[in-house]
Amino acid sequence: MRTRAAVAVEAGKPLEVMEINLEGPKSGEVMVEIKATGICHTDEFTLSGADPEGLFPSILGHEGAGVVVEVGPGVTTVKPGDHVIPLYTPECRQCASCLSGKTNLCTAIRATQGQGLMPDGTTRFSFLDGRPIYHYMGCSTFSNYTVLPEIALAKVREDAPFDKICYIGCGVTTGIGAVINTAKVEIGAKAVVFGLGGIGLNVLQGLRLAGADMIIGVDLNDGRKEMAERFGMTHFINPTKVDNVVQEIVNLTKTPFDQIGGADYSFDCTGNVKVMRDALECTHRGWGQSIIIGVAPAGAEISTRPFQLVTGRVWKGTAFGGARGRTDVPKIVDWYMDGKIEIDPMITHLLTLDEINKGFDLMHAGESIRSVVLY
Ligand code: NAD
Ligand code: AHE
Ligand code: ZN
Repeated sequence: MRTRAAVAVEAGKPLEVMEINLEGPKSGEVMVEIKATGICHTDEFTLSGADPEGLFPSILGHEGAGVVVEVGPGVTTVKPGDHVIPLYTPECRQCASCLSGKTNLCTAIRATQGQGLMPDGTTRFSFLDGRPIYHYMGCSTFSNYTVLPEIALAKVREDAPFDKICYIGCGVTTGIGAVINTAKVEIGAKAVVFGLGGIGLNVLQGLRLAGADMIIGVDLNDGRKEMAERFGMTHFINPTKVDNVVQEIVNLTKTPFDQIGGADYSFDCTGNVKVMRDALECTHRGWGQSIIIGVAPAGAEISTRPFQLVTGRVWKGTAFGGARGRTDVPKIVDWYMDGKIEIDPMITHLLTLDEINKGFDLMHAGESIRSVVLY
C-alpha cells in the first residue's frame, strides 16, 4: 500500500513529506495506523547526524499512538481495531534480559532495530521508485501507517485520546520512570533536574508523585521556570546567572544538621556531558545518585574524579525510564486518565504532517515543550 510519511533523506536536512510504499506485516508483525506522534529531542539528535546509529534515508519518530489495522501470521496479542502505543524498547518476556527481572532492555530484536530493519533483516518502507527506506527505533511514527513487531506494541484502553497518550510512548514514561523505576526516589528526598524540557518536566512530576521535598530545576532558558513550577519545581537556577551551579545546589541543600549538603538524587535531561558531571558532583557525599537520561552525541565522553565515586556517589543511566513497555505503558495511560499525572499542558503545539519541520524549529528556538503531529 501507499502511505504519507515525513522522510529523513539526509542528515541535517529538513524532513520531506511524501507518499511512499509500505509492505504489509510479515510473520509476527503488525501494521498500525498512527493517529498522533510527538517530536522528541532524540529525533532531532538523529536527524542532525550526531547519532552513531543514525541511518538515511529513514522514517524517524518514536513517540506515537494509533490503531492496529492488520496483523501478520502468528500474531496473537493484538487484533485490528486495538489501540496501541509503539515501543522502542520492546518486551518479549522470553529473552535473558526480560527474564532477568533486572532490566527493561529487551534484547530480542535490538540488533536489527539498530540497523533500521525488521527482525527478518528487511525493511517494509520504500520510495515510489523502489529504493528502500530504513525504519527508526523500530517505530517510525512519522509515517501515517507503519509496521512493527508484535512485541513492540503496548495495547491501551480505547477511551484515551491519541493526541495526549502518544507522549507516553517516550517522554512521559522516560521522565516518570527514571524517578520511580531507576532512582526509586523516597518521600522527603532532595532532587535536582538539569534540563526542563519534554523529559525534565516529566522527571519533575515523577518527583512530585514520589513525594520529594526539595525539587531544584536547572535550565539555561528562564522561560521554562513557570511551567516547571506547575510541575512541582520548588527552586530554579539558571547556570549562566550563578558563579558555580554545583556550589549553589550544595548551599541550597545544607541544613543546620547537615553542613555537607548535596542532593539525594539528580537527573541529566540535557545530553550535555559537562552538565552530566555537574549533575553527579552536586549530589550528596556517601549516598547521592545521579541518573543520566540525556543522549550525548557520537564521540562524547563523561568524566569526573574517581574520588566522587569512592566517596559514595553513584552514576546510573536509564532508557525509557526503566519501563517494561507492554506491562507498564497501559498502567501509565490509566494514571493519566485517572488524573494522577498531567500531560495536556506540556503539549504546547499541534501540527499537521506537512508542518512537521516547524516542530523541529520550535524545539531549536526553545519555544515548545512537546509538538505533536496529528494525522
Ligand atoms: P528538550 O529540547 O525538550 O529539552 C532540553 C532542555 O535542556 C531545554 O529546556 C534546554 O534549554 C535545556 N538545556 C540544554 N542545555 C542545557 C545546559 N547546558 N544546562 C541546562 N539546561 C540545558 O529535550 P527533551 O525531549 O526533554 O530531551 C532531553 C534529552 O533526553 C535529550 O538528550 C534526549 O535525546 C534524551 N532522551 C533520552 C531518553 C532515554 O530513554 N534515555 C528518552 C527521551 C529523551
Ligand atoms: N543510538 C544512540 C543512542 C540513543 C539512545 O540512547 N536511545 C535511548 C532512547 S532515547 C529516546 O528518546 C535508548 O533507549 N537507548 C537504549 C537502546 O537500546 O537504544 C547511540 O549512541 O548509538
Ligand atoms: Zn524520545
